[in-house]
Amino acid sequence: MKLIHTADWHIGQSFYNYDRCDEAAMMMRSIAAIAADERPDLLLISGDIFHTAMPSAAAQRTWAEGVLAIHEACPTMTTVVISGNHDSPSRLGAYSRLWHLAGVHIVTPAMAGKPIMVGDEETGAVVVPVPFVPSALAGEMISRAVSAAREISGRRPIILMAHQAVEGLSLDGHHHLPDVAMDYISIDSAVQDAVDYIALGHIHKPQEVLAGKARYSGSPLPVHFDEAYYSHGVDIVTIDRHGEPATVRQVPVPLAVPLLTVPEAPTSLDNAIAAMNNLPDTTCYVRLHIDGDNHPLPLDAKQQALNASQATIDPATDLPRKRFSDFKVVREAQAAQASGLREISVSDIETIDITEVMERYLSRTGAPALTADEHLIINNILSEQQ
Ligand SMILES: [Mn+2]
Repeated sequence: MKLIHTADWHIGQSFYNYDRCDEAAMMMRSIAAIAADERPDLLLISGDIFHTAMPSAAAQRTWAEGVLAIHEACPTMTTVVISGNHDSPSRLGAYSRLWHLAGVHIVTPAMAGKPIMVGDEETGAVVVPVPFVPSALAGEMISRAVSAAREISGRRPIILMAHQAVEGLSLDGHHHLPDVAMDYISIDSAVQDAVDYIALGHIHKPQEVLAGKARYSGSPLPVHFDEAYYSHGVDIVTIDRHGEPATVRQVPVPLAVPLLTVPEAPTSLDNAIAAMNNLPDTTCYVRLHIDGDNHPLPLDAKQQALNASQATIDPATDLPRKRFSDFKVVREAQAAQASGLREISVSDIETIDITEVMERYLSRTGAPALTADEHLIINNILSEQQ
């Protein structure tokens, strides 16, 4: 049994107002070529198909044409898709019966839990697709789905799909909301013993968890500058038979438009713009690396950077080749101060003090911290409100 494991395609991402549908289409063409080469039995896409719950018509067309091309590259392959936290399950599942005709199973919470049998008892497998649900419900849903699969699996290997943060993973290289803790789930030992492989989505940096029983394939395209420094691709997984360990190798997916942070060391705005100008004349997204302690950004910094970017317009596309996107402002002095802030969860945001919310926002955006006078003014306003 051979499968391609991938996740977190985030089709339809608008990246600093640049549409990334062409990049998504190229990524899917690469996966079609990999499928034609590898001739796998299965393609598993473990959630976050779209970047937003309301993908544009262009994003939906990119997805439909890409998946169809992948199917045509290896028509005998079965594709299983689960919805992720970025997807609208009802929107993703709207045409699921039509997709079934092309060998594509789209599984959303409304139809979760049903195992999918692929192939025969000797060479096939049972796929257990568990789409994203809030972490409090996920453990129970996984346990029930896996025991349903065990009743019918016979000698077939059992492959679980989930879109969750599993305990023991590393968040290094995954861009997520700063200061907000992930909602982790634990996968109980009965499930770990019953399944042969867990194809995870949600975390964008490829890694194995649960001593290699489970893996995040990672996203085939980086969706943030902080995700650009490691290799992105898909996993080719081989499972000889039930009870034997899976072997995994990563096949890289080429990146059409790189995400660059320049220069390597933080500096002034002028130096950073010069570094952008000195990049080779190919299309790229650029984040300027600024030393905020010694070179605070002037008020028109964004306009200066955009002007330099606009000077690189490619007449063929009418878009800049060097696409200024953002600043990465390093403020070590301030970071030392902010490191005292505890980690909070989403629900904590409703209960914490409003000045703490402001402090977190300021430290996140690289703005100067509140002065004692400003604290006083805010406290006066708040006490007048109460
Ligand atoms: Mn994702």
